Amino acid sequence: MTDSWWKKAVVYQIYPRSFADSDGDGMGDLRGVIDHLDHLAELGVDVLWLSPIYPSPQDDNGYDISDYQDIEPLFGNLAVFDELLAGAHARGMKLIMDLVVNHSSDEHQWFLESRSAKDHPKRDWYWWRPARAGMEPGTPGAEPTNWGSVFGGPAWEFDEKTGEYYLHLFSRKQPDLNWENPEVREAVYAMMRWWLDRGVDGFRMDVINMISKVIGEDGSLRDGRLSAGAAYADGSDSFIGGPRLHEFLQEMHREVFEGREGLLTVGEMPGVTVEEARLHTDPERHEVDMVFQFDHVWVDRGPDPWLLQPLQLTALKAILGRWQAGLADLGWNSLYWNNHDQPRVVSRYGDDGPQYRVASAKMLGTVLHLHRGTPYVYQGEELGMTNYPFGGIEDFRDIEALGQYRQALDLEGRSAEEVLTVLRARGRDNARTPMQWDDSPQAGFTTGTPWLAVNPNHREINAAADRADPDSVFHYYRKLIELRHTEPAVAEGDFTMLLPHDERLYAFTRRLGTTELLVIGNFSGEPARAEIEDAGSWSSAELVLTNVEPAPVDLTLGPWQAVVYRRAVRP
Ligand code: TEU
Repeated sequence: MTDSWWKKAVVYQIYPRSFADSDGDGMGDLRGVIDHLDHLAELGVDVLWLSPIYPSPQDDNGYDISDYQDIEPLFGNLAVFDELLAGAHARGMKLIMDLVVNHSSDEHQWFLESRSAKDHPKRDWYWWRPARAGMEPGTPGAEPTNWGSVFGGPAWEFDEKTGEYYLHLFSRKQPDLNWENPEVREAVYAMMRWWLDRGVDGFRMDVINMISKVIGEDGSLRDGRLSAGAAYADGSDSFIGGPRLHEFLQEMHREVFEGREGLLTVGEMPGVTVEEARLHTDPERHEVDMVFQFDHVWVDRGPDPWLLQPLQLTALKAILGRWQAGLADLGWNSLYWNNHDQPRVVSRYGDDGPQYRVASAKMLGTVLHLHRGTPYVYQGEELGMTNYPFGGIEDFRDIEALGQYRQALDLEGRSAEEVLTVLRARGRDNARTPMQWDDSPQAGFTTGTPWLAVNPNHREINAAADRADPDSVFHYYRKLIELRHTEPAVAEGDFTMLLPHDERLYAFTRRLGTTELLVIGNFSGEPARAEIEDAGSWSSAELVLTNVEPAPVDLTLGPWQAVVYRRAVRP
């Protein structure tokens, strides 16, 4: 497929549960999304990505799916979904679905059958294993491997009825599907074709680089490395980028995407390397259009998970620069600061205090959107929404925060305060507080009681205020998105990192034919001068965009200022 329309596109992620509630039950829904389509069209985004909206016990907010071919009743039904899809298409926006097939819910019919008996034909659709040799099944330490689950506790759940364990890399209500079994793969592909036939425009594929596991000759999985002080081992060597991953993705492409045009596929791949990403996104190999890598959102994470590390800008630039260079001639990058798993970027890498929130939110947007790749905007990012002022653990709802908290306190000797400090800054619920539409008591999100508290700062930070203010983050994001649509150098230009050792300024150029752009963002509250070659000539170049007036003199940027200059060069 040579049709790479998505190089010029911007994707907007909707977390439906927290976007807009149309019926007052405190939970966002599809009708709520329909009601706000004009907000998205006005922003100018090209594609909507919906986090999972399928029937689900909601153990992990819908990433635990109990029926892949229907809509969660809390969110609506297939008729409302079709209306949403038509509404998006009518406004020139595509819509992609979240595909969560590393695991299903334990309430999915497939798993109910699989767990019913050892000799059931679907037994092998999941990862069932006996207790560790010589151990009493069901006792501590008898799990088939020593792996921990991402959400705390072991990655194995003992099943009394059949006396075996099943694997769940995430919650115990998210059993891993066995992709070794061709029937599983065929069932998944048939389901994907069903959605494409319905009119959806592609998929964001949840932890898709975990579907292939390393299996021993005898069918066993192997222990992982246990680090000091940890209750469980990290088994990721056995399931990140496993031996059959490329084969499975190519088969999926053949079975699902071949012969269809205008689609977008993005694989979420925690721990993926640049070298692997080149293979995954090489168009000749027919795997996925782009991947979500994690290096740049793990940059402020040290060896100790419960110790906050401040951002080191040089490290962030080294990472993103490596990804830009690595996928320059082949493949394609996705670009994101935020999603439903990450804290709000203005609080994380910017300054969310009243003085610099707007400037730093715009600066971060500028730097990201001017990279080569497809930018993703997460709901509320276009308003500069911030982290939530969480107090104690009772304020959190996320299964990851709650599970990791229990494990750290009960099994790893951590103090509540030490863990809470990290959860407040990095916890996923920061991204999941309701979308702030207006300054009314529940921010216009719901007329009922929201499932997760609305951020009290919605009185100042909300869509109504932003839309009315021409200097808002919203209108600035509109310009960024428009610039990608109108300036080919933004989408297609080469990328060159400048000032790699500067701890305050993020600077780079983009070049296509006779057009060259210079982009600089000041990641500090101090003025800073960009000491680049050619500074004199750039100072007099056309200023395409800045987030703070007045324009810099002599490339000296004000606090959190960002600039985009353009000049003509010889080819
Ligand atoms: O997330 C995958 C993932 O790696 C997360 O564990 C993430 O790194 C971590 O939560 C950051 O704190 C995907 C989904 O995006 C996430 O919402 C799901 O919980 C998870 O898969 C399981 O489906």
